[in-house]
Amino acid sequence: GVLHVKSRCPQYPGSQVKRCPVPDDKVEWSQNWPEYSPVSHTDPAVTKKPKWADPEIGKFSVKFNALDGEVDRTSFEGNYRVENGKPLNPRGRTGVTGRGLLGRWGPNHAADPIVTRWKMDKKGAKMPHAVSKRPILQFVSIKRKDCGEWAIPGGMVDPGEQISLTLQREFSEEALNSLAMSASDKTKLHARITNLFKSPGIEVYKGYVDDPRNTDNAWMETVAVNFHDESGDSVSELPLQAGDDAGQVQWVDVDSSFPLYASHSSFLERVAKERSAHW
Ligand code: RP5
Ligand code: MG
Ligand code: MG
Repeated sequence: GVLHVKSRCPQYPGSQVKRCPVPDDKVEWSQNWPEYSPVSHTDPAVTKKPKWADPEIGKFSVKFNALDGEVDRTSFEGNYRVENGKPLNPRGRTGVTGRGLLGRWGPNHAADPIVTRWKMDKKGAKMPHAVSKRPILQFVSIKRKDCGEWAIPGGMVDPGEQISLTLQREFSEEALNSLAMSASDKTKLHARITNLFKSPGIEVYKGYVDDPRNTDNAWMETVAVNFHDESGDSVSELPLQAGDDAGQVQWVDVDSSFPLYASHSSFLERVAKERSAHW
């Protein structure tokens, strides 16, 4: 894969911790670098033992590169190395050891729902881009509360959860604020969006995410799936409302110049290519 960049951001998110700078030619573990001195960091949110986080290494029995009870510790990148009991980031050095903000040692599995429609004019005709002449896709984007960056409304796969459920649940929580709904409203919402999420989506990516929270011992992986509404009629009626870790939500044009969180832009590029849309 490509060299990770956001996984080497100078300051670790949500902290004052400065990563040990890792030059491009020292990212891969195979490059000998005896002087490498990463800083150890695990956020208090993780050390205080919430249910979504693992204990410290040595304080629990863990099976890496395997399905460990309900927790999937396999990587889409193949088998990762485990050194002194700690898993090693398959994309190389990050300048930080420990888990930072991530709960799991090794892969932290997420799912990213990319809900799209065509950008239409008032007459309901697709709008070609002035330069590329290709029709423009729009996707439901959220502004993350943690960093203020626009992102796909994705989230972590709960232990034992089917990815298809994570995709629909995270979209409902972050883009439709289902967490604030009554049980009966949640049921109505579910009925409204279930067709879209049951439709054959296009899986555009499966693997490592270049996420700023990554460390040498913990990293994000995701499955990104595109659910597209060709007429746009049903998704355009959805009452978008930010919830959970989202501060804002809106339809955003799919375009290479729009900056997005982590490696989300590369997922959207694949959506645009698959659907012959502007990028
Ligand atoms: C990214 O973090 C994934 O692509 C996904 O969008 C997100 C999951 O983390 P949270 O939104 O739960 O923080 O790496
Ligand atoms: Mg979430
Ligand atoms: Mg999220």
